Amino acid sequence: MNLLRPRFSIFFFLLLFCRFQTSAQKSPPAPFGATPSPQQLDWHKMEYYAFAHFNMNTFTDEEWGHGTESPSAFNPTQLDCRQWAKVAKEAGMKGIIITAKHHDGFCLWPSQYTQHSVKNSSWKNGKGDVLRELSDACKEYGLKFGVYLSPWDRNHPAYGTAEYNEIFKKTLEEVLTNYGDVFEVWFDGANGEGPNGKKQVYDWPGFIATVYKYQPKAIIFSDAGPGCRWVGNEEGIAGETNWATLNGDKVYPGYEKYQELTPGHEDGTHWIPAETDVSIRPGWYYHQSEDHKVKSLTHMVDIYYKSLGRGSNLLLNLPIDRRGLVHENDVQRLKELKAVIDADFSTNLAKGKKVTASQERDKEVFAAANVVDGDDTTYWATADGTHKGSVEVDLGKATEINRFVVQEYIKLGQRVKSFSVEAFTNGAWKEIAKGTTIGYKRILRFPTISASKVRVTILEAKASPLITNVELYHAPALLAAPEINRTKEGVVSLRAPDTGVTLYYTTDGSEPNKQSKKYKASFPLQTKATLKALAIDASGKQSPVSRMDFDIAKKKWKVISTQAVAYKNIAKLIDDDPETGWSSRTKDNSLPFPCEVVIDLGEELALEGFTYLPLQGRNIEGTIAQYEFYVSQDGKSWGKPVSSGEFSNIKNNPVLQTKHFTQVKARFIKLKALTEIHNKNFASFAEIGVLTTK
Ligand code: FUL
Repeated sequence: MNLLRPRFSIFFFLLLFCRFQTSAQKSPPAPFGATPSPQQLDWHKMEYYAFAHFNMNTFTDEEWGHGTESPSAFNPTQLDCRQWAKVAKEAGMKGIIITAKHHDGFCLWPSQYTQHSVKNSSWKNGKGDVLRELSDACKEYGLKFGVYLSPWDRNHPAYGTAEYNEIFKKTLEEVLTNYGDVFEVWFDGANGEGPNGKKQVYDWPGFIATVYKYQPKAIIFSDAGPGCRWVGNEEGIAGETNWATLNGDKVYPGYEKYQELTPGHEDGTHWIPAETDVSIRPGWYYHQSEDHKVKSLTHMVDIYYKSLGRGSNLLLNLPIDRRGLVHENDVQRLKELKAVIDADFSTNLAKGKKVTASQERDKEVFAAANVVDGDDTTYWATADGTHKGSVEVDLGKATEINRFVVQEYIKLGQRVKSFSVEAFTNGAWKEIAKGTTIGYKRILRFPTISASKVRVTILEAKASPLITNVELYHAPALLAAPEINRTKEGVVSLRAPDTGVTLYYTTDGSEPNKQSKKYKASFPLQTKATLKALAIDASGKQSPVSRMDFDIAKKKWKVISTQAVAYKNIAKLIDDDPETGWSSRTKDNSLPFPCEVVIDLGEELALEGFTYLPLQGRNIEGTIAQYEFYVSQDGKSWGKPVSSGEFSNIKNNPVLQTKHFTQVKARFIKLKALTEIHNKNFASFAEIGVLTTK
């Protein structure tokens, strides 16, 4: 008996241990680090929603108003918030955040705490309320409603005093109690001077408490949250490494080390995920001069993948125009983007497929199969202490894929630090993509590969990895029109919108197709020509055609104006790069005005016109209003101008200006700026070109 006793106890303990192990593995893992609130979890699922910049600046052509504008300037002619809501809904967005009050202090609702509001505008005789119209439209279209409010107020007489903090809280109360549920309150951290030259010491704890008092479920945005954080840039790009956690007690609105906001803080004490805000145009507000500057489809698709695809929400800004509508050009781009996203994620090839794992915490509750069940409440987990592991999706047969989606079960914290994705192809495993953090969602793009199995390996995690979802797609190649560029030397290059497409082009103006020249590398094209290009994917589908009308290349050109030649940047006005240019403005006003630019074309050419591209950007100065254009054989005698007059509407629409004149032979040209759009005494140029006779 005595001899048996120890054996029995060992057996007994082993049994106990196993039972303990089994039951421990059935219970969920303990939360790790900071975790999201239920509201934050819901917010993550919104993924994509609209920002609407619409306020006084819309009518004054500004980005930051001064607070001195007359309220009567606010006067949309056809305001239709239902159109905004319809556009957002059809774009796949889940809500709209409106600039209820920007830095100039103008309120889009009839606030009783300021005179600077719609109540004193001519719009609807002062009886209008944009927040009412938009919140109603959002309800009608099943969208969530959010508000942007700038504490910085360049109009309010009390700004800069303690009283203003109380006024701002009252302002918040109005907005948060009159329009139903508000899903997000967007606090701009900007803190400038008010009308009396003073800066405000903001009562952030008081502002935050006010929001929670009236909208306890709202997500509060600022550099420091507490609901969500700024991503640290306005380019639409979230961090490749993106922690949803932040040291919330150390960061504050207006945080100087804002670069830290992009990756977040790996061991951050609070759950404050990144939100990526970016505008569909260069400006946040509408400027007619940017109607031709809506970001390209290729750019928008890239933003989508680099924001939402990196676990951040995408807040895409639509500058509402002076009519009070989303402009047609922006609507068109949103539709195109939606079509691409729908096509890219149309069939989840991993759904319901057989999945195995290196280890399962418990094969019933935390099974590998949970990652393909389409249920975000189930997940695959490893045992406590196991921080590495892999899941393998058996696709059953060779399948073409180029997108990988993975999501952590963030309810219990963000854990994964790095992972890799491999495909089983031609009898061997091959790494096809890798990433660092996963968080709410990570989407990886890679060249199309045929795989029968796909394996995701968690290489490093801060605790046992919990994966709720894995998806695989075969996105069609992005069929956007190719980009065309030509250098000053006359070398043309085309840029494909995606891998997996072939570019074809013509240089005689005819429509390109599969029989046209295939683009392999940049090529010389120094003559006048119309270049048309398109992309064709493996299935034969074609992109829209891009077109560029070139005249003679500027290879032999030189700027020889005596008045300006000393300035090294002057060559930029003939470098064929629309983004660079030259201005005759100098610190000491040493250059005369009217301003002349003389160019030696390097050879005699038959000319029948010229082009002028003004500098591109906002608040550009030096754009020419009235001009004279001369030609010369010898650069000395010029005679009368061959063309003169004005560049009509150039202020509002600074696109390429083309002027024709009767054919003439010349080697030298001179563009003389007579007046500037703001009556300045200098002129600026992005490019000067000529139209030659064929
Ligand atoms: C910034 C503001 O200063 C801009 O005008 C714009 O509203 C942008 C979304 O936030 O901080």
